[in-house]
Amino acid sequence: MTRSRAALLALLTMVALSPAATPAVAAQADEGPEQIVNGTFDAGTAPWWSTGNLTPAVDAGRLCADIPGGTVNPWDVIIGQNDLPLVEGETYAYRFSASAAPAKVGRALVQLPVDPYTQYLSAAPELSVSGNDYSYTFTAPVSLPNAQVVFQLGGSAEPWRFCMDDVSLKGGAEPEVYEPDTGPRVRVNMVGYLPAGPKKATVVTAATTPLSWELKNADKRTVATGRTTPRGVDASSGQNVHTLDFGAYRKPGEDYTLTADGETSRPFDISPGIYDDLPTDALKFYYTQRSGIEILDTLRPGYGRPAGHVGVAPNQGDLNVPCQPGVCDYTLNVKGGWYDAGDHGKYVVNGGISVYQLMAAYERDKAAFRDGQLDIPESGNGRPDILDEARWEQEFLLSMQVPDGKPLAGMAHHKIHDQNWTGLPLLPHLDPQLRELHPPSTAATLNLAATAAQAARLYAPYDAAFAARNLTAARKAWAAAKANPARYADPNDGNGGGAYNDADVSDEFYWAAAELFITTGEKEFKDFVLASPHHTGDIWRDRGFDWGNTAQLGRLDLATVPNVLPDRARVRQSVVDGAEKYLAIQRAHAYGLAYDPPDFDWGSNNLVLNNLVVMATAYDLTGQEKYRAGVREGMDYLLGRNALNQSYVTGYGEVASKNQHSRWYARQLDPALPNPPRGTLAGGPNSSIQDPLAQRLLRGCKPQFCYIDHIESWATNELTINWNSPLAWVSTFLADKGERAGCRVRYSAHGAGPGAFDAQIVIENTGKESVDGWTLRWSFLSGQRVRTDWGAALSQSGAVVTARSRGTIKPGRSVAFGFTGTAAPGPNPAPEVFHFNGDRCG
Ligand code: 9MR
Repeated sequence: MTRSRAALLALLTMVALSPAATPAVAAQADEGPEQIVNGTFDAGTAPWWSTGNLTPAVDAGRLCADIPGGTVNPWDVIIGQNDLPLVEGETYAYRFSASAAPAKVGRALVQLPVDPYTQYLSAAPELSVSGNDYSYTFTAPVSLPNAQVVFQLGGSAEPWRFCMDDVSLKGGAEPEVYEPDTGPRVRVNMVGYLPAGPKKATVVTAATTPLSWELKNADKRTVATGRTTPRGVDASSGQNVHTLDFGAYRKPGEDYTLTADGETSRPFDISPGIYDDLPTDALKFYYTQRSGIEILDTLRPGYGRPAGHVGVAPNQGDLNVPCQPGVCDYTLNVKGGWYDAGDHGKYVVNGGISVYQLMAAYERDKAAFRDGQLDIPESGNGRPDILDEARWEQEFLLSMQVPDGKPLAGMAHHKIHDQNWTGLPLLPHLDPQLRELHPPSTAATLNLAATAAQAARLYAPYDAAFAARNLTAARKAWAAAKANPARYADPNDGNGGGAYNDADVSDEFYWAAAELFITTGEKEFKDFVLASPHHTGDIWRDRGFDWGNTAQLGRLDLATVPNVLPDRARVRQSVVDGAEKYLAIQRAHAYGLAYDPPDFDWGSNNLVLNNLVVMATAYDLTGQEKYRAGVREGMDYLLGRNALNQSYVTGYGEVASKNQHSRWYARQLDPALPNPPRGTLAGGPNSSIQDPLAQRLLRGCKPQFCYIDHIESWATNELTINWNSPLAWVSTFLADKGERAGCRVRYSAHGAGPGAFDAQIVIENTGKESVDGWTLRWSFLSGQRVRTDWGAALSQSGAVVTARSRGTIKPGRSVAFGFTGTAAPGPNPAPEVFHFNGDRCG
């Protein structure tokens, strides 16, 4: 169903006219082009829409629906398709097959989509149980870009079942063929390249032998030349392409261009600072996605708006949200959180991976994030803004937990959203729909367990009570999931919000156990982790990880966050193995993509990024340059080195996505509204093109071409909290200018009476130069604190400790220092990551 229009149409009263057309066959019209999209239901139910009182689904290759009884008018129940072009004076052949059980008379119309719903064809097919084929012709009296075909099926006192197939409207003009403007055939990262990083481009050309290329600076002076490498036909784009490598050129500058095969690329920079702003922009996205709070124009000029869903009319929530009928007998206050995407829904599964990934970016290097970074209301509170932002969502996730004393206590409701899909644009505070809690699910419960366990350690230095609240919730959720291991979200529960269904939660169990183990060190979680098939299996899917594939989150954290798992070395090696797999995919790909399935998934850009997360983690674990180079090259695709020659991040690159599907960044529909903020990732090419706009314009697209920067293309061009989260993670990695330092650290600690520990640190200068004055930085797992120090001056901010000394360490020599610390609940593992004068040891 079209999410933007169906609900609205359901409310409109149809104007009934008398049937006009005569059934006949016009061979001429039959020769014409097919106007109906997916009339055979081979591609699911989209772009067919229906009124909210039925749930059409594909059944044995046909579209079927249980039609409710007790409706009065034919138009009380509708299935239809929009945006069919009609040409005045052309004759059309309209055909379909249909059945009814019990037999019924339906209404088949081709009409104007708005009042007065002028009918160009109106038929009353007599539908039988065994089914019949129907065919009609009519001549269009007007030209119209957006006629609709509808089946009006209401007016029956009794319920009945309707099925249809092979719906066809032939005639008129050939459907519009959309030709994207792909600009010059030399494809580069339009933002730029890091001086020391790989620098590759892709040339679309008919040539099959090497071409010469020239790199020119802003003065149009040639500064480097070379020959391309023919790569044959790239399956993801259908293009014959060459790659070119100008990595040997490292001189920083602006507005370079590459010329090959008579084409000159769009300009790009070579600069160490190209990624400096991206982490902050990618993270700032979350404030303007917030529900339950006014967005201040002073903090986000042009983006201010009233608080959404705080119980002010016409909003109906989210302070007292009831369940769907029959699901529960209580209401919950689930105010706050982030809106998932372009809709106003809030989903625990998707919120889970999003908040996880923000916290994981922070946990990777806690010193990389500061208070005041994101210009949010909490800036200046002495805590890193990224934690304040993540907490906004985490508080919401906690609020979705079923209260004590209620059935399924401890589980988390799967989601909360509008009863019906709303149209675009619609600012959050103007949404009039009833909000409902949907049944608890095991997947949501485990998302809560995992993120709450993670929050318990990360917030401990700042807010011990919040940390403890999270740990309690995580334990409860874990126990509830164990007791209800197979409560799956209903795949058909997709009206008014996404279904986010997942019938295999063994990976969520593994992820939650991993987080609980890291935070508590307890045997139950350790045993679960070690026994899980995800612990040793090859979890590095070609398609990447995402909200429905979360074992990778657990594996990555077990590899990088200090813990005492017995097979830790194997776990770390497995991440490196995963990175090798993605590197191999990337090397074989002429666009440098570390993602290459035969068809691209919904939100492919986030899967591309998540594969880069694995490579980046391998770099963190090994320090091997090839993994970092892979991440850097992988980012080129998102910023312009692709078949469409565009950047998928708003505000980055000369031609970039800016019309992502959203009810409030809906400038394409209403010039008074803004475009999405700078740093917003578009979902990206999606071979299944489920939305009608994409189906109309991108039919038969090769994977990389299954994308259109149009607000109505919700299947290729939405924005979401779980797509910006890998963007934030990867861009933080890319912006990290730290190199490997010549140092080795030995850290040993032991208990020193109740609640205290003594630690000794020996730092060895393994480099070739003498170090005169130094700092050594590390982070504690959670709430540990330095009390007294010796041998160096220690200071602490949150979990981050910095030791300073004016002393000298000669090459090959070591110095020792230490401290007494205050312990915190849970394990106190030795830190594993040390930064020596700003660079990472190892
Ligand atoms: O991102 C989701 C994608 O993986 C699914 O295939 C798709 C269909 O179920 O749904 C996507 O999620 C959408 C969600 O259902 C509703 N909010 C917007 C999300 C992004 O398009």
